[in-house]
Amino acid sequence: MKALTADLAAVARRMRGERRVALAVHERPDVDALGAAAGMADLFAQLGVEATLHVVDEPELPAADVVLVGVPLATQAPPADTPLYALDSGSVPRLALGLDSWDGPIVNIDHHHDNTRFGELVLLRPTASSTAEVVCDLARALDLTPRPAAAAALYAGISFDSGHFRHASTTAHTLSTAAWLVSLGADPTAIYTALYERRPLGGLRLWARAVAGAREVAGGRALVAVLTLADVAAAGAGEGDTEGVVESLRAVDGVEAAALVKEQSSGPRCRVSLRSSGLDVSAVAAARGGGGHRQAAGFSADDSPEEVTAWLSSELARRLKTASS
Ligand SMILES: [Mn+2]
Repeated sequence: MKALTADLAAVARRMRGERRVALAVHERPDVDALGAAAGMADLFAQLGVEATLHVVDEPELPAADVVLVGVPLATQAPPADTPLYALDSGSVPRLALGLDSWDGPIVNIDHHHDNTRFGELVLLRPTASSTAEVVCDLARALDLTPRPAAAAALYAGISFDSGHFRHASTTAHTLSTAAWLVSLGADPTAIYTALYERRPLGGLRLWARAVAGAREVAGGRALVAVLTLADVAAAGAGEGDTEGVVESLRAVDGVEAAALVKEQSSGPRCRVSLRSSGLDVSAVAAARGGGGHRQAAGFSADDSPEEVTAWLSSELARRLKTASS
């Protein structure tokens, strides 16, 4: 399929002409993906277009009580002839749908710099904090205002992907967009609590284990932590209770990159989260078939946690050495 670089007006025009669409997000959707989808669902509803968010094989949808209020949801793939609006997904295989051979019309709306530019219309804004921020720009291009539930979902998406307005991706436009959403009914305190203050005690104990065991790489310029299934069990935590671990490691004085290796009970044996304050960790992830942003990326591997940790340690040391020379 030939990808055309679309501007907001082209996507807005296409949206106005739709009758029925499917919305899709990346696998293991995060708050930005779901918030962006909720925003799109609301815009389509206001345009009189039937829009359903399709999510297949995803038992956990984070902060659903904030980001999916009133969003029509389906757990099977959409009919092949339905236009598909892909949100926050860097590639077709990353979609939480079995669409590897999808040949229908796709509108690709995203902010990942490594987006493969799939689909017929591509609205890619690598400088945007979040896909939710791009959806807000679309709303303005359509001369629409998100209704309160959608405003909350979009605000949550922006907050989540910008690290609550602290990552380098946070611009004046990000903040003015967030202010606009607050004026439309998003409640900053309630959303902050829902997103960041629901950590179970087991999660805090797991965080402590990861931090306690973190290994220094390249003289402390990188930190690599491992959480095995045994750690998860010992902490009385769930496998997904690792929020904030890699960010805490990255925030240590003098640390330029941090990695968390998580052993999993199903799927690929390990998942790795990478964060940096400058080093392009999406290149590290890409070397193992993953992807993401320069300062926040990830990949999966079937190797043991020890093997993945050893590879990461040497890879980060090598790249940090190159970066500083
Ligand atoms: Mn995103």
